[in-house]
Amino acid sequence: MMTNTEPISTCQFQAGDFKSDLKPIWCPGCGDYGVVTAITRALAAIGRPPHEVAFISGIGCSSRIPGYTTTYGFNTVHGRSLPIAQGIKLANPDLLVLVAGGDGDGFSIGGGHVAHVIRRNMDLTYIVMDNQIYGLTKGQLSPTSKRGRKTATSSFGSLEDPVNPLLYVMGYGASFVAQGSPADMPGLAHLIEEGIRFPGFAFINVQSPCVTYGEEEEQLKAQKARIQSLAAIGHDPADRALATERAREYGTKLYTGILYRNPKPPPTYGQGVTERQQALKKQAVACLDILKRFVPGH
Ligand SMILES: Cc1ncc(C[n+]2csc(CCOP(=O)(O)OP(=O)(O)O)c2C)c(N)n1
Ligand code: SF4
Ligand SMILES: [Mg+2]
Repeated sequence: MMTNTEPISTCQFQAGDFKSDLKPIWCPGCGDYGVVTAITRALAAIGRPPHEVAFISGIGCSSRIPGYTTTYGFNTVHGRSLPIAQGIKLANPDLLVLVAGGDGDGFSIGGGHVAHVIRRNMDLTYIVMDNQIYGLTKGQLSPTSKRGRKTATSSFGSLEDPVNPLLYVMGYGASFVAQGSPADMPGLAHLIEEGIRFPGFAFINVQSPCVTYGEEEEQLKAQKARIQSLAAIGHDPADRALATERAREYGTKLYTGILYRNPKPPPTYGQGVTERQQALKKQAVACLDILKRFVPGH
C-alpha cells in the first residue's frame, strides 16, 4: 500500500495544475476562495498528479470546492462526505483522499460520523470551512454559531452554546488537529500539506469567513488582528494536555497552526485491513496445501 506522499508518476506540479476551468460561484470575498488556493498549493507541494487524488465533499457553499480542482471529485450528500470518503479510501487505498465541507455539514447533520473516522484513524485529510453559519441556505444558525447570534432562524439571538470542533475531535482522540485561516495563506497551505503527510486522520478547521451572512469580527481583516500563531508562542504539538487546554479556547482565541500531532499515532484502519488480508491469504494457501496432500486428485 502506498503512502499519501508517494506519487506513481514523477512529474513536478504547480498549484495551477490543480485548478479547474470552472469559475467559482462563491460571493466575491468569500473565505473559501483562499481555501481552494491553499489546497492547490499543498497538492503541488505533495507532488502527486491530479488523477491520484480524490476530493470528497458534502453539501454547502464550501462543499462546492472539489469542482474547482482538477482532482477526481464527488460533491455527495449533506453530512455524508466522511462515510463516502472512507469507502473510497478502503476500495482504492493508493488514492490520496481529501474531504471538505462546512461547519454545518461536518458538525450538525454529519456530526455522528466524526467519532468513527477518528477511532478508525482512517488515512484522510478533513478540511472544515468553519464560517459559523449555514451559507448555502441563506444564513441560518450553524452548530458553531455563538450564543446570542442573530440570524434568519434566531431573530432574538441564539439560545445555544456552540460546538467546539477542536475540542470535539481532541475528545475522540484525533491524532492530527490544526486550525488555519485564509488570512494566512502560506500558513494554511502548509497545514494542509502537513495534514496530507500525516499517516492517519488529519483534521484542519479553517476559519473561512462568510462575507454575506457572517459578522464583522469573523471577516479576514478582523481575523488578521486576532490570529495567534501557535508556533510563535512556542506551543508543543506533541503535548496532548496543553493542546486540549488550547482547544478549549476556541471562540475566544484564534490559534493557528498544529494544535496536536500524536508522536505515536495508532495504525490506520487501512493498515489493519491489509494485514488481515495477508493473514487470510496465508491461511487459504495453507488450507490448499493440506487439501493437496490428503485429497486425491488435488
Ligand atoms: C439532508 C439535507 N438536509 C438539509 C439540506 C439543506 N442544506 C444544504 S447545505 C446546508 C447547510 C450548509 O451549511 P454548511 O455545511 O456550514 O456549509 P456552508 O454553506 O456554510 O459552506 C443545509 C441545511 C440538504 N441539502 N440536505
Ligand atoms: S453565502 Fe457566504 S459562504 Fe456562501 S459563498 Fe457567499 S460568502 Fe461564501
Ligand atoms: Mg457553514
